Amino acid sequence: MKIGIVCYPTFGGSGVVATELGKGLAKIGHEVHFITYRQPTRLDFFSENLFYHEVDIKSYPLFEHAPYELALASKMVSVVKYEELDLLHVHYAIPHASAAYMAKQILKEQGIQIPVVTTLHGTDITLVGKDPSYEPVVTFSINQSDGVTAVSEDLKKETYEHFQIRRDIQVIPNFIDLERFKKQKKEHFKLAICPNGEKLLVHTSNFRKVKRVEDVIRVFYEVRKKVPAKLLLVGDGPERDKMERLCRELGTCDDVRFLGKLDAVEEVLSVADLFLMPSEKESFGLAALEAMACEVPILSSNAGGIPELNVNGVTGFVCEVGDVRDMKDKALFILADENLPTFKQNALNRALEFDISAILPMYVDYYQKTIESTLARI
Ligand code: GMT
Repeated sequence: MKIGIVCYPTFGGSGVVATELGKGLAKIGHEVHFITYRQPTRLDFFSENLFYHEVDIKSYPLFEHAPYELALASKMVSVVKYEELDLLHVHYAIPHASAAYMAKQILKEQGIQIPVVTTLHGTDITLVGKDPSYEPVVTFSINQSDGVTAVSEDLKKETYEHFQIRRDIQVIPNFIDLERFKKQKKEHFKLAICPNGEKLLVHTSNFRKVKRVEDVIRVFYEVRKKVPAKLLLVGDGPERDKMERLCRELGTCDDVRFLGKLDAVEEVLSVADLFLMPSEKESFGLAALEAMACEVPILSSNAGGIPELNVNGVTGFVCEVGDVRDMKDKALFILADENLPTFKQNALNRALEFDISAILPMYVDYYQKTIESTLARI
């Protein structure tokens, strides 16, 4: 198949999933064309089956905001037409699904039928999409897609709850490349951070409010009172300054390190004992899956789709959003020397179920069905 993939090219989970999916499809012989405003962060190797088309966003003094959606739709039209694509797969509804709708209508006038699959990732539904300033367009463009997938059962449920959706939504969970995400031998790194055998807690995120990084620091503060421990925070975003101030107030600066954005997050995860994800909203929790693949148990909230991944009491624990006391108790239980090895093994076993080799065929199958049903409707 010839597939066009539209996504955000940044560090965010939806862009990572889209890029890894494209790379995986290219590996098994499909031709994949990425259409984005910048080279996707993880599109880091050359393959004869991978192509990248940059959206040119022309500005003009009259525009306070350049109309990205129009430039994207125009680029989709030309790539579908000249590369003779079989299907467009857009990740994150806003504004990709509505741009795809516009491209589809333009192409239809030229006698070209292009099936569109939209994958819902989370905040496009649970946060931004629900807002009245976007809701009518999101509802319309989901209903106009030829296929719709969501990354968890919970996200599917939320979509039906908050939008008037007439389409079937297929759940295809996120996945991981276990060849990349696996525990690496990094003992020297662990020794440098935890010279006295301290337990190492890790959090990675975009430091937005929904991630509740404050809970990460407060749980760590409580845990450290009971067991010697260190905390590594990977990523950057709007809440970081506030979090650095909180560490100073709590007097934890010597034991907490802010690492900023990192490409090789698996190196940090390889030496971690516990991963913290106390998010207020989380449709899936890809960062937790990455940690599990590196044999790290998860202490998470019960938000969104996280409980579908983190099996309570097995791969870690799932607590009420904001319940720092319970999180602290559960963290100490996991970190106990007699429990930690079992949690680590269980986390890895669970991650194996989400290997790209198990999930990729679900997308291929879904593409084929969508193409067939779209052609049958003409
Ligand atoms: O977490 C973010 O804010 C980034 C966001 C994105 O779209 O890039 O992540 C969402 O999509 C990921 C991939 O499907 C999911 O693993 C995350 O759980 C989801 N984030 C939220 O729902 C908050």
